[in-house]
Amino acid sequence: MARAEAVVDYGEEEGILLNLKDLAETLAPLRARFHVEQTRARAALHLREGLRLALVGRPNAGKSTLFNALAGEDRAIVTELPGTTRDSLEVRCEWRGLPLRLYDTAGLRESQDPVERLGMARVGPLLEDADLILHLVPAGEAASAPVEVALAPFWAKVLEVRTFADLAEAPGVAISAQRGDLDALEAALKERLLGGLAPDACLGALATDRQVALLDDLSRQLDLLLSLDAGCPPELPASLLQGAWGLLARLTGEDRAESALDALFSGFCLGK
Ligand SMILES: Nc1nc2c(ncn2[C@@H]2O[C@H](COP(=O)(O)OP(=O)(O)O)[C@@H](O)[C@H]2O)c(=O)[nH]1
Ligand SMILES: [Mg+2]
Repeated sequence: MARAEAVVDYGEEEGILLNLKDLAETLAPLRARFHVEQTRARAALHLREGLRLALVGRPNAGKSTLFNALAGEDRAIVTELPGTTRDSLEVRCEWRGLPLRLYDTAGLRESQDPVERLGMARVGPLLEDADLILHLVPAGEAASAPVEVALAPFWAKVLEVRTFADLAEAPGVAISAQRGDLDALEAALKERLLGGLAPDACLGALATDRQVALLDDLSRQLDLLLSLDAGCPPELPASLLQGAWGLLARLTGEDRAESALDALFSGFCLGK
C-alpha cells in the first residue's frame, strides 16, 4: 500500500514504480487464504443452521424412502402407488455428522387431481429456500420433463442422484435408499456443502452474515488487484489496496489503518 501511494504522489519525480507482478506475487497467497476462509465460513453457516435439503423427482422416484432413511425413522408414507406424497414434509435430523433440514415433496407430473396439484404448488417455495436440491432419478431412466422444467431456474444448486442403484447400473451419485447404500450421497453432500472439509475443520470460522459479506467483498477486491493490467493508471492499484485494507480492518474489528500506514511510509523516507 505504501509503495502504491508513493507511486501516485512522487512516482514521477522520484522514479518509483509499482511492479504489478511483485504485487500479484504478494497478494496471491492472501487470496488463497481468503478462499479457504470463505469455504470454512460457508460450511460453518450450513452446519450451524442445518443444511436445507429438498428431495424432488417424479412420483415413485424414491423420495420418501430416502427421506425416511436419512431421518432414521418412518415419517413419510412409502407405497408403490404414484402420487402418495401430496403435502410437503419437513424433518430435522443429523445424518452422518451433518445437521439436516429435510423436505420431502409431492412428485412432479401432469395431474388433474386437485389435491395432488395443490401439493405440487408447494414445491416451488421450498426450492427457493433450499441450500441444495436433490433431483432423484431412478437408475436407467431419463429425467422427466415436468421435473426438469421445475428445476431449471435452480440448476446451480441441483444435484442429480440416481436411485434404485440396486436394480440397475448408474453413473454419478448412485444410491439405494432401500438397502441403505448411501455412501455416494454422503460424499457428494460433504463436497457440495462443506467444500470437502471435515465438519471439525469449520470450528472457529467466521460466523456472522456481516463477516461473510466482508470476506466476500475483500476477496473480490483482491481478484480485481490480481487482474490489473500493466498499463493501468497508478491510482487504480492504490485505491483498490486502500479499499481492501479498509475491509480488512472492518473484518478484524481493528482500526489500525492510520498507524500502520505511518509505519510503512516511514520506511520510504518520502516527503518527510
Ligand atoms: N428396489 C428399490 N426400490 C425402492 C428404492 N427406493 C424406493 N423403492 C420403492 O419404490 C417405491 C416408491 O418409493 P417412494 O419412496 O414412495 O417414492 P416417491 O414417490 O418418490 O416418494 C416404493 O415401493 C419403494 O419401496 C430402492 O432404492 N430400491
Ligand atoms: Mg413420496
